[in-house]
Amino acid sequence: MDMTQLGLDASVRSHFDANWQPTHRIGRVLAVTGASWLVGSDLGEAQAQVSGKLRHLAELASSGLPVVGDWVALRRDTGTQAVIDAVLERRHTLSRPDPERPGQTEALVANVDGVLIVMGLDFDYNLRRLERYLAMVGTSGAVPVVVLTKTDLAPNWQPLQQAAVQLAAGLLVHPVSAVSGQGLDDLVATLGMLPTVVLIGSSGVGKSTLVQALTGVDIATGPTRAWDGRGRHTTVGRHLHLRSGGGCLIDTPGLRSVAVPIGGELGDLFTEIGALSRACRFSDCQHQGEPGCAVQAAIAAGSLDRERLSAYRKLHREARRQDAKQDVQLRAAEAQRRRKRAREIRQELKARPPRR
Ligand SMILES: Nc1nc2c(ncn2[C@@H]2O[C@H](COP(=O)(O)OP(=O)(O)OP(=O)(O)O)[C@@H](O)[C@H]2O)c(=O)[nH]1
Ligand SMILES: [Mg+2]
Ligand SMILES: [Zn+2]
Repeated sequence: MDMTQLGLDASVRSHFDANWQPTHRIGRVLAVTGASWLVGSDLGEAQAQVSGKLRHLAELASSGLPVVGDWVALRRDTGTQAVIDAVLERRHTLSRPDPERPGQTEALVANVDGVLIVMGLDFDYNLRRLERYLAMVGTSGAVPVVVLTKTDLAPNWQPLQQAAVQLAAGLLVHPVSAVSGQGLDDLVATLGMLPTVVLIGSSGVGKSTLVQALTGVDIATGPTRAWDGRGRHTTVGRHLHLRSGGGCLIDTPGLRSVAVPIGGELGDLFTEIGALSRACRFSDCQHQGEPGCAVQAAIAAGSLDRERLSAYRKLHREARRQDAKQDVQLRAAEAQRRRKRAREIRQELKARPPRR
């Protein structure tokens, strides 16, 4: 595989060369199935295992095992099999609260320059959910791009696009149709500036169809697709594909819930509420009926949507709750480490011969 096509840039390459040459080869994780990692390197695609040492490290650190999009150091790469010895430092990781380890984050995909938030115009369009997605992407450092699919089924999509554009300063919103081809050229132009993007969104909105349109490869049947029982193919794993014009697209299964990760930064979201708050009489105004509240005044005047304010409150509360969970978790882990160390010291002292 051409590593430049796989998204390898000069900075990752030189970091790799300085630390891993000549014993290892650089690879990128294309898919993860069970205990096997599909990696791409200049020898081709190989099924890789994680070395025991890396597995051990992954258990200690919250960064975990390699995820799709990761750059990895491969040992004994034969072009069909390899061993992953290390995960190179990640840039722009899309993550969510880890469902198995409360207070910790789980990386979904790594090294993504952009996140396509895909929403269907037919049944799926929902501004409040879009805000949640934007908050989720906000922490990653990647550029969010909203893709409204199925314009062929929703002829009056223009006001919906306008409403989405309003959600965050400078937000890119692309209406497209995989059926009529509408908007695809504009989307491709945006992708030209984002070497690796991941597509996220509910099931059935057309993520895989879009990936298919942009890669020219039929991905309707494959190991990462399954029938969902309603006569549809549905994606079951994350998979990195090469775009025909260069660049990488990571297809993902539909997300059932959108959670704001730890330390969630709402960034460019809700800037209009931030601006209004600065005009409130009290600097700690909660906008809940205090005198001189500019936010409530804007709602009364009809220039701010009441639902927008409650969405803002809800997301802030969530981001803070995640922070609090993390604190509790860290303190507990710290206390456990101290107790363990104390036990070790006691045992060591006991084992020593008595001093004369
Ligand atoms: N009319 C119309 N149908 C579309 C369009 N894009 C996708 N579809 C249809 O929507 C259905 C779901 O598309 P998928 O691409 O499988 O959706 P997905 O987002 O990958 O779904 P999951 O893999 O379950 O997350 C399929 O029947 C597609 O043919 C579009 O632009 N217009
Ligand atoms: Mg899919
Ligand atoms: Zn206020």
